[in-house]
Amino acid sequence: MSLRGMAVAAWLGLLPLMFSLVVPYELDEFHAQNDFSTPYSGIATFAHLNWTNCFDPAADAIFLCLQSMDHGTNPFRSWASVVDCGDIANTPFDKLEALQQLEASWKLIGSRKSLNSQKADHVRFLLFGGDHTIILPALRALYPTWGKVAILHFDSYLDIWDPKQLSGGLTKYSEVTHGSMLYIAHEEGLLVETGNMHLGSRSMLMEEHYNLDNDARCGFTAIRARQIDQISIDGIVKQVSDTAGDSLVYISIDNDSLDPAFAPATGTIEPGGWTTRELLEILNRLSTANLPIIGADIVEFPPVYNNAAETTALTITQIAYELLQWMVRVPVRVAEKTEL
Ligand SMILES: [Mn+2]
Repeated sequence: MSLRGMAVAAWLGLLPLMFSLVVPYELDEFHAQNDFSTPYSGIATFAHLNWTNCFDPAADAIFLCLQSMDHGTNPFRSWASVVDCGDIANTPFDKLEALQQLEASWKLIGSRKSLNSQKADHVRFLLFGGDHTIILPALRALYPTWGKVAILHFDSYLDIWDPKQLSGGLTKYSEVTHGSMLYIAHEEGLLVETGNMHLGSRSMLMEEHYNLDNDARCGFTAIRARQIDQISIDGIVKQVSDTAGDSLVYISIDNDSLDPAFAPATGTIEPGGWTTRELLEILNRLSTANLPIIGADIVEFPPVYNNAAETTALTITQIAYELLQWMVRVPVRVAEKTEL
């Protein structure tokens, strides 16, 4: 799918899409093992429109102009195979069941072996949402392969609220939200003990000491949005690199981390965020610092909020391209991680 096509797809409501840097992945086999007949499922998309296999050799022309001026490379013409896996089947009626469906699907795709075994021995995902809660099944699916990871969490909010504070802890069902999923991930032992970071934070706190103490207990530190003017992109990259250390990193980009001038189509707007250019350069510089990226998501984009100029969808496609450049630039092998 071309970047422009992807933006159009977003406008049409075709997100969440999912890319993976992979593997001889067989779509027919995946479809055979999953029920794509339910609403919000399958490549047929929300509107059940026809889709185009952009990875068919006959569609090669769409990639000809994806050589990056800034990177000097085309991630679609490098060592990796980039595959659009379409939408993942999940029910709109029960969120806990939907999370299990997502986890099972990503485990299935994650079980595939890489086409290029010299560079990679497992697939890596780039996920699109959708509700930020999808990071929880993603981390659960990644853990058996990669173990604990450091989260680099671009978001105006902390998303690590104690469910008892955020939702009252009324039921197990109510505890799982797009504001508590990182708390749950920590409690399940999916995150490194130190090395996780919030980036671009600027939200209000419910209770200063409890929120921030809980955040620290879960192994997070933060670079707030306003700090970019004090420490610059150089300072951000150094602080993130020093904090993540040797950990494998998972990048989670909530659309609301950007200033709403650049990504207005999101559910919980907070003015005062970074620009698109600043975020792209931070990602680029983290990749040149060779941080081992094992997965990523871009979330909280409801296509129905997109404007006529497709501002947010275009921003997201550019971020996705930057993340693909990072994944191609920094190959990661489980075998080498195990040897460390
Ligand atoms: Mn979020």
